[in-house]
Amino acid sequence: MSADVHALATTLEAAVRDRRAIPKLTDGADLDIASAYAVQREVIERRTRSGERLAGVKMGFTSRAKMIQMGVDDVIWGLLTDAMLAEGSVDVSGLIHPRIEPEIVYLIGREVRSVAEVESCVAGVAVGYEVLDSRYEDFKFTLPDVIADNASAARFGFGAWHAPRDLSNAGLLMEIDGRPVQTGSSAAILGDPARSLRAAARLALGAGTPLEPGWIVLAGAATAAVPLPAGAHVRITGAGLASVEVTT
Ligand code: OOG
Ligand code: MG
Repeated sequence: MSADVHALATTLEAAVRDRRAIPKLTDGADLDIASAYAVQREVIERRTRSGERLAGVKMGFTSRAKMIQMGVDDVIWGLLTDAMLAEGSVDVSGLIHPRIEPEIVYLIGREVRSVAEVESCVAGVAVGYEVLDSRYEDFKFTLPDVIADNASAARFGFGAWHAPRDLSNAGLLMEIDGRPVQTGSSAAILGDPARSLRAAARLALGAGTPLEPGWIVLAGAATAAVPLPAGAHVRITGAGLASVEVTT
């Protein structure tokens, strides 16, 4: 690993603090996938050391719609903390250039000790949203850049929990101020978001941070993300999962 993990983590932290987009790290550093995850971990550890608590895992680029939008071609993951949880409103003035996307959300009910048991550990499913805020200029990055940047994670939220069920083909609709802006199906998420859930369990176990009771798993957006302006009212609806709303 040749990258200076601490220095790169500090650069990303400064972008968040100053609400200013930075050139992508790979412009100036030799960053491979492993060192990119080390940078991600360092940023998250600094946040947990300053009092935030881990709240779950987010999967990224689990649909072709997202891979095409962002020009990358591999599944990635990041970590969620309680400070990212938005309950019904997001103050976008604290963000650089936020975007919002619909998510399928799993609630973990007990510790996941193996990938095989993860589905039996799910306590609930919901429709939700993720607010992304790449710390990079113009939301442009390579795979190591976006991994280091915790998969662009900024905020997330979810609607009411429903009993676990087959989500292999649930319709999804995202509306802003009453206008439909994205439609899709959960089938776009690796064919079935349950696959993304299993990948989350595998990655979390492999990293020594198994999915814990109360944690959230965001399976990844089935559609492209859209810019999230101030003064917006966003509603995400999932077939059989009702709706969740968020205002900015
Ligand atoms: C990276 C985050 C991808 C998803 O659901 O696919 C992601 C980005 O698009 O900036 O969260
Ligand atoms: Mg997402």
